[in-house]
Amino acid sequence: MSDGHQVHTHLVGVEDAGVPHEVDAVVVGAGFAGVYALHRLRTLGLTVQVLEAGSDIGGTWYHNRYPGARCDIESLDYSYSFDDDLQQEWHWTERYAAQPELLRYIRHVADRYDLWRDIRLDSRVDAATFDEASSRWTVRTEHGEVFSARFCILATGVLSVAQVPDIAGLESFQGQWFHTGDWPHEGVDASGKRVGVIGTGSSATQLVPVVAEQAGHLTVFQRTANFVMPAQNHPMIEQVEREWKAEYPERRAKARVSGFGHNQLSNPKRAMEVSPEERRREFELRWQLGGLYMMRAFSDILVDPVANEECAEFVRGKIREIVADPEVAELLSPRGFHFGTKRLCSGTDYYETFNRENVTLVDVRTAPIERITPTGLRTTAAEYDLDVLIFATGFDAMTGSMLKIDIRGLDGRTLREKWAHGPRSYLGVAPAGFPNLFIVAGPGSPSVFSNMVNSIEQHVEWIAALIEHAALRGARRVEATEEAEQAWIDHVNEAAGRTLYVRSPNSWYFGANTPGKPRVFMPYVGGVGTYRHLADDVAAKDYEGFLIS
Ligand code: N01
Repeated sequence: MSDGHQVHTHLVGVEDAGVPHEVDAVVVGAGFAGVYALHRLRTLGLTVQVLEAGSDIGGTWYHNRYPGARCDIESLDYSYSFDDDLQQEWHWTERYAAQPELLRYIRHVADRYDLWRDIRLDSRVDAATFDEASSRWTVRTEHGEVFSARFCILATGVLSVAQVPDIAGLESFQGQWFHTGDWPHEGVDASGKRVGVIGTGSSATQLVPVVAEQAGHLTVFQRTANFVMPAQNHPMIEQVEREWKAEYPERRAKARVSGFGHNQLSNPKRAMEVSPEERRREFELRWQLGGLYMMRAFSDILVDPVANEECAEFVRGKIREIVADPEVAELLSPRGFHFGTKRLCSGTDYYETFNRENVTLVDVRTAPIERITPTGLRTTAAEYDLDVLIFATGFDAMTGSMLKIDIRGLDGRTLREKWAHGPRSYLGVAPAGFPNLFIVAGPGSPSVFSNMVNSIEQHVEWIAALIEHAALRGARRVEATEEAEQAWIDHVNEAAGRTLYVRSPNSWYFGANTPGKPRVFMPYVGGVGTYRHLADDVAAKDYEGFLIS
């Protein structure tokens, strides 16, 4: 962080610990969601305090600074659209921005709109309690600072609680160990070392090729092979940037009503209605386009198991072409779940990396990890000596960051109690029984099934409009009804039930990676455009499903 920013943030704050600092709204989290919420609510004339646990803004893009970390939605799409000047003046250097550039961008936004003065860093919120008499939230940080706010906005992120699996012996390990989601700021020197990576999800598939270039030897411990698309990243092409910027109004409008909130081409045809040659051509085109384009090769990839298997087999064929050793290629070939129902990964030279002499793939499904030893790691089949161990083992997804906070609504009921069997809220925004509390891009909304920045803007703007509506009516309290919440949950489940997601429940979308977590499909898969339409309809009907008093 620059000194300038430090000065700003330290000027902000509370005078005395224990004396509530009064604002109209507290926003928890200063990632893309929290930063925009601050800007938007300020334009309504509200006083806002953002509380951020980290030592800088950026959220995901602050903590996930592992080598190779980058976005897998095109930068020109994965950026704010609320101000045309901002989107015209910012120059992205690559098709897919890397983590440092995304962090520079979000800090530029904070500078440009003078946001730092209302952001308090190193301030983890550990409790928020609703007071019925005053209809206000009391929000506390771990340092004992107290804020009183009419509204509390949770912009805590859906993949922000890093999860290190409970493997025996970790405390005895004499080397260094790290989690990709909590990467040290000074970096990790892997040069010449024996490095182990546990996990083969999105983080690992970005990190493995980069670390392989540095390490003496890299061992990748794989439990489930994933589908990894080539990112096809490249430096920004001037003409593409120029044309895209000229078309921004139409492109942003299109993204807002699209299925996933971005401009990736969708093929409206069904996979099995075309000839095998046309199918192959389309899959090949998508492979060349790279990243997540394959998800939209045909309209029924995530619905029809036959179409899905055609796609899966195309990708397995690519793996066999790339990976020299047929046994390694087979081990890298995903099986046992439908293509795309575990988050599709996007990487550069991932499969090629397994042709390197200094890289070994170890199957820890057939021979599970037994324990971590002082010198490395032991599976039921062999022992591996390691200097550095990297956990690319994911997050307590979607609910973890909110449930870490002791949130108490009406009658002292906690969010943890309410969500004991899975997250519940109206439109994914407002949990019934928790007045004046709003969630940005969380469970029950398109969230992780969308271009996050697009969803964040939609949510923040919608919540701000609701707050403005309540203020104009002189209301002090806005709460979702139990009936509206239940109807929304039914709709979320019904939308998921139409897809193959529900047939492959072994993913973090279901909380399957977190021990003890209820197995509930959490995101809304009905589409970004559909969601926007439904939310706008609720607003047009005077916020049907909310009690505003
Ligand atoms: O985490 P993950 P991630 N023993 O949960 C394995 C986003 N993201 O950090 O599948 C052995 O996907 C686990 O195995 P299994 C994106 O939405 C985006 O990679 O449970 N292995 C799996 O292989 C993504 O989905 C980008 O059998 C263990 C891996 O660890 C989400 O973040 C980049 C294990 C965890 O994969 C999370 O991705 C990065 C154990 N005990 C992340 N425990 C972009 O490109 C876990 N595993 C934008």
